[in-house]
Amino acid sequence: MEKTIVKIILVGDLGVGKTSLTLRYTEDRFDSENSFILLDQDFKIKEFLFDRNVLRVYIWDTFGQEKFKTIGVSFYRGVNGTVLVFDITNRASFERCITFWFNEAKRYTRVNSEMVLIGTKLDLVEHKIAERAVSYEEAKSFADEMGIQYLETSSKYNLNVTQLYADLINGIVESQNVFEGNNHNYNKKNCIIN
Ligand SMILES: Nc1nc2c(ncn2[C@@H]2O[C@H](COP(=O)(O)OP(=O)(O)OP(=O)(O)O)[C@@H](O)[C@H]2O)c(=O)[nH]1
Ligand SMILES: [Mg+2]
Repeated sequence: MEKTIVKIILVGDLGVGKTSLTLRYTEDRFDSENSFILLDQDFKIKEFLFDRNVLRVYIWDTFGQEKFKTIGVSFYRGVNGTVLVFDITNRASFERCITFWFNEAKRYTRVNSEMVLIGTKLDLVEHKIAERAVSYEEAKSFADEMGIQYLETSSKYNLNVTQLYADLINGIVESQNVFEGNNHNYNKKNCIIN
C-alpha cells in the first residue's frame, strides 16, 4: 500500500483557538475550562484511504507566537496547507493574521501550497457572550482578494470544523498531485474527504 504524507500547519496569535480546532477534528473533544490546552506532541495524525493509497495527514500546531519565533522557517518546510487562524472577537488577532501570519506563510511555503482563513469562536458572538470585533464581510473580502477560502468556526459546538479540514485536504489532493509517482492511480470520485 502506498503511503502519501501531507503536512498542514495552523498559525495565528496566542489563544485564538488553534489547538482547539485540531483537537475537535482529530479527537472530537473540546476543553473550555483549561485555557492552556497543550498537545502532548507537536502534531496530530489523521489517515484516509484513497483506493489503494493511504493519505496520512500531519496537522502541526504551534504554541503561540512567542514560541513560534524560535521554531522559525523550518516549521514551514514541506507544508501543503496553512490554516490562518484569528478570533472574531479579537481585532488585533485579525490584524496580525492578515499581515504578519499571512506574509510569513506566503514567503515560506511553496507556491502551490493551499491556504485558508479561519475566524474562530463564532459561538461567543451567536450567544452574545462577546462582541464581534471583525465583520464577516471584512474577513471574507480579504480572503476573496487573496483567492483563499474564509470560514467561521466554533470548536466548542463543532461548527464548520470538519468542513475546514475536509475542504483543505480535498483542495490539497486536487491541486498538488500528492499521489503522483505512486504505482496505483486513484479514482478522483473516491477522494471526497469529510
Ligand atoms: N467559546 C469558545 N472558546 C474557544 C473556541 N476555541 C477555543 N476556545 C477557547 O479559547 C482558549 C484558547 O484556545 P486554544 O485552542 O488553546 O488556543 P491556541 O491558539 O492553541 O493558543 P496557544 O497555543 O496558546 O497559542 C481556550 O480557553 C479555549 O477553550 C471556540 O470555538 N469557542
Ligand atoms: Mg495551542
